[in-house]
Amino acid sequence: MLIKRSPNGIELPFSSEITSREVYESRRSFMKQIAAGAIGSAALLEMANREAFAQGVNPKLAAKLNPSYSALDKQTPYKDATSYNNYYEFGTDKSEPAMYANTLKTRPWTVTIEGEVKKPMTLDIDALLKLAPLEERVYRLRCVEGWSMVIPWIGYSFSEIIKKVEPTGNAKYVEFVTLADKKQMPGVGSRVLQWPYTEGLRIDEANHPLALLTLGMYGETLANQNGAPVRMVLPWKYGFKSAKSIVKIRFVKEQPRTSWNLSAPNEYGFYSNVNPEVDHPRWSQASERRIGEDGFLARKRKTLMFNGYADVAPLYAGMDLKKFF
Ligand SMILES: Nc1nc2c(c(=O)[nH]1)N[C@H]1C(S)=C(S)[C@@H](COP(=O)(O)O)O[C@H]1N2
Ligand SMILES: [Mo]
Repeated sequence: MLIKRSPNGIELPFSSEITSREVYESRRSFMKQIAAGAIGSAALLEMANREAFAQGVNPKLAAKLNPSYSALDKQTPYKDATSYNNYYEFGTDKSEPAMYANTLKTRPWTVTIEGEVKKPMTLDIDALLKLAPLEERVYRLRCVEGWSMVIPWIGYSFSEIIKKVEPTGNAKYVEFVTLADKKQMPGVGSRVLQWPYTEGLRIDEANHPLALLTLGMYGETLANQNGAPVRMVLPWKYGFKSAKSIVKIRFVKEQPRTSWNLSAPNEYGFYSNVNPEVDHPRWSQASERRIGEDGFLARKRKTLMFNGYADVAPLYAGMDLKKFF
């Protein structure tokens, strides 16, 4: 991925490391000035929108905690989880999704499920919300860039969808497709990735109970910058496998092409399981920084095999995970 520093080369601290709201606001307005070259009314409007999102204007979403699938790690502050994002449809900078994703219209929204299934269907968000009991699951999510977060997601196992659509014997993989609408997503005009953003799993991976179809976070519906209204969260894989704002799910015979694998096949494999022993060609994957908790000067914490989710190991029995990275 593109790893970026601030324009003056200094790594800026996370909001939760600063107590004064005034300092936080002035830093953001400063960053915005840099980005725009000057402060104009459009910039001020964007700042106000971003602040509305940061304060949580998303509707509440009730869910029962599933303790057997929840990490005990300290949770990432909401403000960090919603202001430090990768969502290239809204720009490649970590702060851009929070600035621009307010233009995403998340209702009405439908997800079409098709391909090798006996019961293809198109479900709207209300149908998805009712398809199975909503659970809260606190998952670690580890980005391939070397940072991680701990987020209380809300959703249910993707296996509930699989049960409902009844895959045929030909369904060996599942492909997830994100919306790609230039009118709503300023980044879709850029050539940084092939659009729409697509990801994929082997069907047995998709059927693993940890694979979460996600509709909410922190007791609310998803923030737009985190992939509203529906996304995947696959905690044992690098973050980019967890596609946001999904509009299509296809059950297919062949391993699907995926956006990051197409852009750099030697760097981003189809499996992309978190693995501290397989380095990225340009950096080590042995350690990580916890956003909002580990400052830039703190010692990094060790990255765990499968991000600590050892339950998934049988899915890869007998596979050379250096070859199938
Ligand atoms: N459609 C889409 N999905 C995406 C991305 C993206 O750019 N576009 N970025 C991925 C990456 S690299 C990461 S680390 C996670 C970040 O999720 P978060 O912002 O909720 O922490 O989303 C993933 N899903
Ligand atoms: Mo990522």
